[in-house]
Amino acid sequence: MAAYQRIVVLTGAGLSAESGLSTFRDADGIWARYDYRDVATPEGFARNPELVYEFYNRRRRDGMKAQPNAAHIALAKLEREYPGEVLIVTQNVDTLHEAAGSRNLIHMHGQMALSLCAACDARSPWVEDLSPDLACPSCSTTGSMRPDVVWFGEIPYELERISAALSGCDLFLSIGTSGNVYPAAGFVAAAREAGAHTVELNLEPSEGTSLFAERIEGPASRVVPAYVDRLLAAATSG
Ligand code: BV8
Repeated sequence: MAAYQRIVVLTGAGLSAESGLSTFRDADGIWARYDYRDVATPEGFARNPELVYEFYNRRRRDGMKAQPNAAHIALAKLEREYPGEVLIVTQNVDTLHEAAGSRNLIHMHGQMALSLCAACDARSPWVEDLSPDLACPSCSTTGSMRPDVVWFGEIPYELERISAALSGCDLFLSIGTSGNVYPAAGFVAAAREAGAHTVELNLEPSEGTSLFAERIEGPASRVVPAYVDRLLAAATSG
């Protein structure tokens, strides 16, 4: 295994599945229970804010109770011990990467642990339930806050920084994502373009599996620690 200089890791809901958090597109997933148009679009929020508050309040409560699993912990160890740069770009809106110790991290679809105020644009740490009668901590406007997450039709965060990282990386790992949602699903093509080695670590082949140079199938809590150990061994064996 080569020693890589700059590693970009894309993570999705499958990484948090073994921490007890539902994925979206598995048979028992979130989209089997909710229509994404009602709970993950600005139009849905405008139509029925109470439903959207409850959707995220339930997931935020579950997220607060969840613990990082061996895969989150292995990725934090990789960032700490690997001699090269390690950047995690997560589609997940939970805080399990932070809880495992990851620091070089981009939440491209935002975070449930932050509220966003439509009146003053302030983002505030938010761990309780959100509701229409709560006031923004910055401007005191009531009823103006939403979860700071990126909905369908909204532009994901930090795309410039992500694009720069992809064009400079020599290893791209995609973990626990079905490759259905863009622009994230297009990152593997950008990494290949940059000449990076591309590896998919997933429970089953994703939509974009044919785009990856290497595929490792299995639950993240098993395959991610094993892969991280191989990377660290190769880097220290010189
Ligand atoms: C944008 C909110 C413009 C936060 C989410 C037609 C064609 C192509 C694209 C489009 C189109 N029409 C519209 C679009 C664009 C659209 C899109 O891609 N739609 C798709 C569905 C067709 N995208 C957007 O609207 C994005 N914005 O495009 O803006 C733009 C863009 C760039 C520049 C300028 C303008 C916004 C997308 C963000 C939407 N927000 N959620 C939240 O509530 O969480 S999407 C939602 O899906 C989550 O964010 C989630 O992270 C994301 C991806 O899902 P996954 O993480 O992959 O989860 P999934 O369940 O699908 O898969 C889990 C995988 O894990 C599976 O493969 C499973 O096998 C595996 N797994 C399960 N258990 C394990 C496991 N693996 C390992 N171990 C296990 N134990």
